[in-house]
Amino acid sequence: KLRVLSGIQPSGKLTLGNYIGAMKNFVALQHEHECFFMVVDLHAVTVPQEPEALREQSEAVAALFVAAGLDPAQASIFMQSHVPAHAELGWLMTTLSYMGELERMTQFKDKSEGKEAIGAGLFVYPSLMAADILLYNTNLVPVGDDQKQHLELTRDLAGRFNYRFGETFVIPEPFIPKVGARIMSLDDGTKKMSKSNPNAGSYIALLDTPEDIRKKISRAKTDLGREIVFDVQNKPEVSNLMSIYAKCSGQTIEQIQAAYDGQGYGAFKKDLAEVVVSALEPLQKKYNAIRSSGEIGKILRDGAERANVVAEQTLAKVKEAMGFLPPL
Ligand code: AQP
Repeated sequence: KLRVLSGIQPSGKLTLGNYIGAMKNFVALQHEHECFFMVVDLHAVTVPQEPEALREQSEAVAALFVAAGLDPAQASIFMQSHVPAHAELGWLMTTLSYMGELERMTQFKDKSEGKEAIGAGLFVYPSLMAADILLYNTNLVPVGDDQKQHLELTRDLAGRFNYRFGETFVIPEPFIPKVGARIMSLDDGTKKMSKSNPNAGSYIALLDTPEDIRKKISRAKTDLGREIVFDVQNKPEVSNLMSIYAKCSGQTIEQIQAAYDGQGYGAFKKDLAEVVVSALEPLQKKYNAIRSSGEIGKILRDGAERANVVAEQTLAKVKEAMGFLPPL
């Protein structure tokens, strides 16, 4: 059995991008491996969050984990802030990180671009992410393509620590889907679909109503021409819609291309909307049931309890290796 860990930020409404790029793989991996999935609230506050919204979104993300198919009996589901070792190891990993390597992170560049006041937390985000992963001796990290660079840095930091202080950390591998690793924005096929995009028309939220989904897909930007062909270079927008179709219907890109041969964007988009609506319907039903059942509290308590046991052990090893004086 391998150890699997990943997290999602409660920084907005979860999107189809989060689901296809990450959560679908969380669900697929839970039966074979020992899994930890967390709501990374300490990461979310690297950009300003309203306290009330943060509380609501945190509970919503945890409920969406379960609604998407995670079984709390198989996988530990918890809040990052309920396991204090994350913040503590996060600091230690920050001390091992170089300014130059953090400055090269494209997420930092994107999120800080054009801003006057940039939080220092946004800069050291990848050091905290390294701590998240390394605390659990993680082998596999299911993520979307945008997190690949952060994972590379995690591997570098783990190697650097092991070299300086002795073999302590397992070096993790990314686990990225072949189709749908980077779902693009509906209004711009060159930008990633993102839950913090102020334009709600740019993403499909997992809890959007069927009417909203239909409206957003019918308004989605499409490339020139009218053929339904998968060609990321020349037809990024149509290719993106085809990836969404494939992941929500279980069909391959080739099957979709064949089915829509000779048809235009209108018919394709109409069908795509129905495919997305039916893929999300069971998830939304389950979400509503979980939120009203009040089970989330217990799921998060149990998850944090299991996570704390593993995380505290690793942290103790790290502190000993680095030369911290144990409590006398
Ligand atoms: N568009 C996407 N396509 C495929 N995968 C995606 N992920 C995010 N967007 C896409 C994957 O979802 C997981 C959780 O992401 P996150 O919450 O840690 O933050 P993020 O990567 O920065 O995603 P967002 O939605 O764009 O959030 P904001 O707007 O708050 O920054 C990750 O595995 C990510 O790869």
